[in-house]
Amino acid sequence: MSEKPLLFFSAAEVGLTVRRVEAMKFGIHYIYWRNDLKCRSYTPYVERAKKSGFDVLEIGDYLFFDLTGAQIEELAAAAREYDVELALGLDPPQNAALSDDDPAVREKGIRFYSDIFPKLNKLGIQGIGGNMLNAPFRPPFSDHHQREWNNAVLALREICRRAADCGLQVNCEIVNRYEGHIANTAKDARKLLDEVGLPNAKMTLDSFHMNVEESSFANAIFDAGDRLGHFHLEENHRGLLGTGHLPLYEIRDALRKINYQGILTMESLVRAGGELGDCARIWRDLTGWADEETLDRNAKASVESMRYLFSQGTL
Ligand SMILES: [Mn+2]
Repeated sequence: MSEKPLLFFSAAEVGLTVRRVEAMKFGIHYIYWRNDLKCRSYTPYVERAKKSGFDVLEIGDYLFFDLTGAQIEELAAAAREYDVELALGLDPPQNAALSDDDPAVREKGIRFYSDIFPKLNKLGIQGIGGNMLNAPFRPPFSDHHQREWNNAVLALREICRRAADCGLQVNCEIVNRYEGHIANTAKDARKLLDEVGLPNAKMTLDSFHMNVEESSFANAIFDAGDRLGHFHLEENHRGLLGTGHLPLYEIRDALRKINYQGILTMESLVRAGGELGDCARIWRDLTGWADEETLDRNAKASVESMRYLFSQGTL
């Protein structure tokens, strides 16, 4: 077990005072702690997120649909008890692509999201995220792209309409070219969401994907502007913040400049050696095969450092 392979410092450890930044909330995705698909309850991660110093726990994937009514109640109660906000991201399943030419397929994708809106309300979740535009690619791009784009606009508009009825925001995640082909940059996403035209049509930007596609983190955040609804902020290699080479000052200042008041979730995919690690292509364990206690300690040090960073500066 590697004890301290990481580069970041803990603000508390070096005696710095960390002023709480009220406008932005720091979250962690529960998959930070998992490398397998055996998890059957998100509830233990509410306490773990809180104890590691986070305001938000993000949940998602296969498990969400298996939750019973009692488990939803239990999760909501834990979130209230620990004062942890929940966030959720889900990708539509195969044969339910929002950009498909067949309206029946798009309707399946629309229902995939809108059917769970009451659950989101029960859990106090403010918006739905996910890689919504992850349709299979049909070459050639030039023959299909505009039509698929238009289909996506129609489907997203309907999801946003139904979400608005439940007081929810729609945070369509923008991913890199290897995981989607409809829109890969904040600028394109802005154009698409402006065509959707509803106030709750927002995007999730993700620094891992941005690092592949964007010319500038700051300009991408400016392009997103008030269409930025959620942010996955993890390092270039998907590790905890402070362990890679992201320009965190630039990102912080740009987020401040657009007055972003949402969640910054560390969607850190770091653990190798299981089905989830394989799905996320984690071939080398970014934690140095850390034990559970070290995982918590590293997450805590990272978020403390971020709180310090986000409490500084003059913008
Ligand atoms: Mn993401």
